[in-house]
Amino acid sequence: MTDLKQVAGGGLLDRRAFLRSGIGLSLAGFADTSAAQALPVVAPAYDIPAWMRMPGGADLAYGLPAAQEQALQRQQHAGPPEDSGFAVWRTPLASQPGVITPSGLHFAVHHNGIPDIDPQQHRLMIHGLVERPLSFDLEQLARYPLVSQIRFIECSGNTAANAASPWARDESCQQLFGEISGSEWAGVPLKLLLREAGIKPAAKWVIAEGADGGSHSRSVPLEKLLDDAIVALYQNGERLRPSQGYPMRLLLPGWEGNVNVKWLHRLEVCDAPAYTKDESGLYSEVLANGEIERFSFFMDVKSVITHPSGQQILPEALGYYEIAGLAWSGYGRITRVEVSADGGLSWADAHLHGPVLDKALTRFSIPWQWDGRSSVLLSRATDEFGRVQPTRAHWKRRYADHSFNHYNAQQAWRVARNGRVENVYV
Ligand SMILES: Nc1nc2c(c(=O)[nH]1)N[C@H]1C(S)=C(S)[C@@H](COP(=O)(O)O)O[C@H]1N2
Ligand SMILES: [Mo]
Repeated sequence: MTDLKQVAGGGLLDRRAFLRSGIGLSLAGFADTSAAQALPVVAPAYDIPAWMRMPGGADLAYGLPAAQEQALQRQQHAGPPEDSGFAVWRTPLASQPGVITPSGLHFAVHHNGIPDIDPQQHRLMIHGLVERPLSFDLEQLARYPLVSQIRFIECSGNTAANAASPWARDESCQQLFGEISGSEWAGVPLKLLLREAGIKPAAKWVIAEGADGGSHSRSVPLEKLLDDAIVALYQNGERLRPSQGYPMRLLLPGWEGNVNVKWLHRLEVCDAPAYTKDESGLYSEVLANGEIERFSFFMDVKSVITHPSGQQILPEALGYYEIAGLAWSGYGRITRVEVSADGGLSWADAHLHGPVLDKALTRFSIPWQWDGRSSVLLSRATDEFGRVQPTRAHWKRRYADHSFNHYNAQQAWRVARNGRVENVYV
């Protein structure tokens, strides 16, 4: 019937099968599963649509998505009252085909609302254990050599529901995984600014403070700031959005969202951490042995299949589908993503789509011939340091039962016989 090689159970095909077969989605034996419609040999009478018969409309000074696409939006997490200042907006990850999230769809976590900052008055100060305390306005900062980096930011609370809920909640990819986004960030390397200020020998930590009402602040090891940290001024080619920290934010590649202080206005160089409210409370983790883990900076290796994913419906059984998703690691590059279509019994390597970048979202895919039976899909990412995503049971053994931050276990989606996809635990 078909020479398409099965590479694992449940109908996973060789990741190059689609390209090699050269016959589109109409795989041998599944001719009626093509996504395209065949053109009849004799061209039919064809109504020329209205938009081809007249000049088009005017453009805008600042472009917007097509009106028909404006239903694609961030989703606000229900719960905290509107006026509490605390808000979580989740990105529609399942609709994102590449490694960049459109700026208007970037997820957001605000603890104190969005401050309405006058960029002319805003200053970044560097003081504490330095030879020369310094202050920069936006214009002065923009004169330093800018660097650009494609990076993800992930809230340590991303996918918390699967950590804390004893049963798998029937939620979408956006609800469960929407606290991660990818952007091209451009800004000034912090090492330039810190060197200019002159770091004193006793310096080991830096307290970064935001200009929002609650003075969001986190202590960060000086080492990271001298490594790949930047003060980001641009996001995907334009000034930062207010939601992302306009006019400037700290970007600490690969580290938990919370330390990427938005609306950054103060860096105090110290010899010890400050144990601020933001690092001693919500962003400390309780381990299974009762100990508290503070300063859990790295976001560990993680992946999710975005298609098929929670609450989507596959149109037909006995079909060809592309299983596709995103993988990332706060330690470095993704080197491998394996996919299972039989609940973890067997695995096959997915294709990694380039560019595979350091601490950035990486896209993967693998062809799948669904046989119409209830199937459980999983993905398991590995990074360049050999870190592999744990199973949920493995993850739960490390943390206290009520802990929910830094959840990076393998995600399972069940495709039911009627094509509906649901979040499950395996
Ligand atoms: N000043 C300030 N910085 C902040 C926050 C905040 O509330 N105030 N939220 C933090 C949290 S919890 C996360 S996950 C990231 C989210 O960045 P984003 O909103 O740009 O996605 O910003 C962090 N930086
Ligand atoms: Mo966060």
